[in-house]
Amino acid sequence: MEKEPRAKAPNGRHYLSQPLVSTIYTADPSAHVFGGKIYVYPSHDIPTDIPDDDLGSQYAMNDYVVLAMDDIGAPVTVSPVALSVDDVPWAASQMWAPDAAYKDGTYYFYFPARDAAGVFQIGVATSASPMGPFKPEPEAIKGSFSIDPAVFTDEDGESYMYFGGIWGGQLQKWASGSFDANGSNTDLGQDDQPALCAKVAKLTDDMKEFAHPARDVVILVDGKPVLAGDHDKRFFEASWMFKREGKYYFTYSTGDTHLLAYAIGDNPYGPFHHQGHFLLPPQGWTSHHSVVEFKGKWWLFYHDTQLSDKNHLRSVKVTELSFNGDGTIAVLDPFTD
Ligand code: FUB
Repeated sequence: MEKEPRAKAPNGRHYLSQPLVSTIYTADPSAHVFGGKIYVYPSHDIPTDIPDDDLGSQYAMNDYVVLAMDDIGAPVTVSPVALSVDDVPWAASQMWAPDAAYKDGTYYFYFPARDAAGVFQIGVATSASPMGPFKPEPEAIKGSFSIDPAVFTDEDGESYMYFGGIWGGQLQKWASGSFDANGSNTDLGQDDQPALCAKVAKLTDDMKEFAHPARDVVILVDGKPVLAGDHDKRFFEASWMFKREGKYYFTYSTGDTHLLAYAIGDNPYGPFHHQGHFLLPPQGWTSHHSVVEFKGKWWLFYHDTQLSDKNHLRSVKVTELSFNGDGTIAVLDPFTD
């Protein structure tokens, strides 16, 4: 049998991997292994006529589905709607990158959305099934703000939420500690200042609240906080945390430079020492991901715009991630020749 020709990207190169699902658009994949299977909690991208802008107005999603697979490369099951904006009393629009966690027989689904005033907060919803449907709490998590929750459960059973995103994610509008509706829409023009930090908060035992006010996730470059002007290294959005050989890897997107970068620390709060990047820019403006260990290998779930060539219509992909002897991550190119 003849092999299908490999899909060519607009840059004339070939894609490293293919979309997991092509019947719908999915993005921002948060992958977890629950009960020996892989579950991916993505954003559910939808077509819109809203033009692209710096605030990400074109990402106008209003519900979530869950993807499940028995193995990498196995058929992917797509759940029915797992949570809709219509089910969440406090949420009005823009259901962006979610995550999930499991504790004591319950699956917890964490999601950002804008409230009626246009301010992003983070909510939690629960289910007895990893596929949902999830029942939301009536209020957003107290003390939460901005976007992109990622929940990491350490070996001692404590869970931590990493979150935040600048520009459309509004983190810069919280710089004073409360929301400044007239604050800047970007982090530009402050190049010699320390960059805005992602946030981290331990979760309470019931997984539904912050155990303390959110703290800064400090990223150090040569021992000093990364500067706002260092666009290849500073945090933009898409936090993820994983632990390997006793070290804590804080991974994130650099946004306007389209890299996935990482920094390593000795505990969940950091500080984290910047190491470099591990995924070069994929097709499309955003880059967002998760890293998960499954059957003795490490996997990078990421997204690109292969199927649409539109920034807001993305597709989730997976590829193997490998580590160098010193614990650094081997750099991946989302294209091959
Ligand atoms: O999907 C909407 C937003 O785009 C996410 O929340 C960001 O991380 C970026 O991927």
